[in-house]
Order: sequence, then structure tokens, then C-alpha cells
Amino acid sequence: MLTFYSDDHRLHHARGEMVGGEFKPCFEMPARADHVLARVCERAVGEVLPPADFGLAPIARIHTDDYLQFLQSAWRRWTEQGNSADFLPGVFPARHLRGKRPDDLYGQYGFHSFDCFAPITSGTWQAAYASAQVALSGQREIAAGALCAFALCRPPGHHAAADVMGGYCYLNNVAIAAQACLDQGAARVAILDVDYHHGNGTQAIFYDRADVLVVNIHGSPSFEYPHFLGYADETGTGAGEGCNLNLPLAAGSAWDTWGNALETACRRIAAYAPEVLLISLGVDTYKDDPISSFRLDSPDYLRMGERIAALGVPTLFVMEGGYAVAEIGVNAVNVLEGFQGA
Ligand code: Q9C
Ligand code: ZN
Repeated sequence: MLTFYSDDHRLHHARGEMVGGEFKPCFEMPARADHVLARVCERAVGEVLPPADFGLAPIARIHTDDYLQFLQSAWRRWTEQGNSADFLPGVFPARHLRGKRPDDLYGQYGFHSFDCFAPITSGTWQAAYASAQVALSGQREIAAGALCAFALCRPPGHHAAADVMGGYCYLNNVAIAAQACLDQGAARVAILDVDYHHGNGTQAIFYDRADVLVVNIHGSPSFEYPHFLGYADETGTGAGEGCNLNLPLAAGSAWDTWGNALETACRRIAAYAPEVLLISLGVDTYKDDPISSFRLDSPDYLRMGERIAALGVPTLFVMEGGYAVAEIGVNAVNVLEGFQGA
């Protein structure tokens, strides 16, 4: 299968995040993509291509104009105020405050964020833009008739909603690609999010729609990030009722539990009969992931790919999380090899 990849991901390399009350190096670092790319080449998964440039229009199908303008201009505005270090938000329109978008830069950052895990640096917009183009390039490959493709996206996207960033995510790559499928004539697409964390952004974007089935397998929000979405009783609303399936699992879940959830997910996807399947491919379910609690082992990712392939639907894999840096290449590519070998 073809892999799409852009070196521009390197332009996003923030200095740190808060861990245990201290500012520590970001878990979401450029080396992540390097390891995945190296493994794609080592295992001869297929050709690696740079993305085409589809412009802003397909991104604006998912994200609001205000949000995109903020993301594009935030670094310039921040440095015009005399700053040079990474930019982070600190005040959010939580309960009991008013959700009116302010004019001020710092206020707008809080308005467009739900946490402090999406820092803005000099190259963040360019990297996030390239990441979305990588996903769109994979989508075009599927639309042209390919059975599968791999969008090696970085930064990831599934925590980003229409006008909100967070959780290392700025543009929701998988949602942008799903919408492009629909805009090019598909009637129904499914998104299966296997990242350890609930894909709150993707769920929120499609929650009231019947043309996108969103299925998530993740650490329950009762104990895990993002804490405020991802319960089993979130099934969709309005026209989208029944088109959202959350399969939250307990801390420490290993393949026996996780594989059963995948079986449930796949049966729901098969019943929906999508024309395209998009996988939010996070491998932070790995046993040695530094920020996660699941216990999948490397060979389990082969089984994951095999089960997804058995659905027999054209499939776009979109890279999301995974922070056991040295192992994410093996684990992510095992999913692709499991799919290809099935
Ligand atoms: N103790 C993705 O995997 N960590 N994002 C917060 C709080 C944020 C994960 C930790 C995790 C974001 C794409
Ligand atoms: Zn994750």
C-alpha cells in the first residue's frame, strides 16, 4: 500500500508539557513519525509519496473560519506581542462563564482550546496543514480505487473538533478525509478509532449525522483523558442517533478484552455497510506506552490489521497517537502488514 508523508511535520516541535507538576519534554515529538517512516521502508510496505496540496477548502469543510484564522495567525500575533517561547492557553470558557469569542489573542486561544496540550509554535500551522494534506492524499488514493493507503500524519488530529484544539491535535485529519469521501460521492463512511484515547473531536464533529458512523475503542473517560467524553451512552443525536458507538474499556485491558471490543466494533461497521473505512490509528494501546494503561503487545497489532481487512472495505489508515517512540514503528506497521497479509 502507498504511504503518504510530509517532512513538514518537523516544523512542529514544542518544548514541553506539564507532567506531574513539572514542564517535561513533549511526548508528541518529531521522532515518532521518523520511526514509523523508517519501519514502513524497512518492511517494504510500499512506496512513500509526498502529499498533494488540496488547499484550505477541504479543511474548511470541517473547521470553522474563525478557528482556522486563529490557528494561521496565532504565532505571528504572539510574537508581535514580544514573545518568542511556545504559546499555551490558560483560561477556558468552562461552566459558569460566557462562551463569547473575545478579540484578544490569549482569550481566543482559550476559546479555541479545551486543554493545555496543544501548544502553538512557529511551525505548528504549517505542520498541521501538511498533516491534513497527507490525510487528503491518502483519501484521493482510496477514491481512485485503491484497497488501502496509509496517511502518516503528524501532528495527530482526533481530539480536535470543529473550532477547538487539544490533546496534541489541531486539525482533525481523519474527519477532513472522511468529509472529502462524502463530498466526492460516497453515501456512507465509517471511522474506527483504535487510539487509546477517546476521539472526542471526531465524535463531536459527526455526532448529529447519519452519513458517518464513528466507533471508538478506548480507555474509559471515568479514569482516562480526555475525561469529559467517550461513555457508552453517547450514541449520537438527531439524524445521527445510533451512528456513534463508544466501547470504553478498563485500565489494564489486554488483547483478550480489546480484541472482543474490536469484534463488536467490526460487526457494527459491517451492519452499517460503509463505502470507505477510515482508521484513526493510534498505537498508544501498547503495553509500554508511557502515558497509557492498556497492554497490547506488538503481535496483537497484526491481528488488529487482519480483523479490519476482513471487513472487505477500502481502508485509509490515518496515524494518531503512540508514545513508546522506539516501538511505534513496529506496532503501526504491524497493523498495515496484518491488513495486507489477510
Ligand atoms: N495527565 C493523542 O494520543 N495527556 N493524544 C494528558 C494528563 C494528553 C493524547 C495527560 C494526551 C493526548 C493523539
Ligand atoms: Zn492517544
